[in-house]
Amino acid sequence: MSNFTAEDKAAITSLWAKVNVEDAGGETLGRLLVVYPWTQRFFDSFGSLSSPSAIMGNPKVKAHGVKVLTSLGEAIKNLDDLKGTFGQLSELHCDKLHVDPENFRLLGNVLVTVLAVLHGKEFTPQVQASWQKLVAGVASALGSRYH
Ligand code: HEG
Repeated sequence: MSNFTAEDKAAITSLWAKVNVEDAGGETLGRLLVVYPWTQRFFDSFGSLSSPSAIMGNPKVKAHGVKVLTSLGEAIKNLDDLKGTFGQLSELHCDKLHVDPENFRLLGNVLVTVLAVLHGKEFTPQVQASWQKLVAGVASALGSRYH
């Protein structure tokens, strides 16, 4: 599990304070579904995902993206215990949702891309490196109770 330095924590929390969870959440889940279309299979109750514009305009996609990023925000308050923070969610994604944990890595990479696009200049190499560490740690924690 990653160890976050004081610089990582500062870089993660200072960018997070500026993130609009509505915008970034919808963009991230939407792009995941567009770029990796096999991830759509988990969301068959979400209505039309038949084209990129249908996906990006789908209110259920946006709402779920917000849910995911809100949960990530909780993790940012508990950087030293991502495994504990995501233990129950890991079990849920494994036992009930049957989400292949590789998808957590894909989502993390899409999130980093979206933040780079939305935050431009503030997304310095230091910020990027710390966020890469965060999304890797989150993916690992969400996968930690798979069996
Ligand atoms: Mg998951 C539900 C968090 C990635 C598929 N996800 C949820 C919920 C949370 C969450 C908080 C609601 C749990 C509840 O109802 O108690 N998800 C979460 C995080 C991340 C993630 C923090 C990664 C950072 N999820 C993820 C990925 C997929 C996925 C990559 C599939 C590609 N999640 C998924 C599905 C549900 C949740 C299918 C149930 C959705 C529903 O039925 O409303």
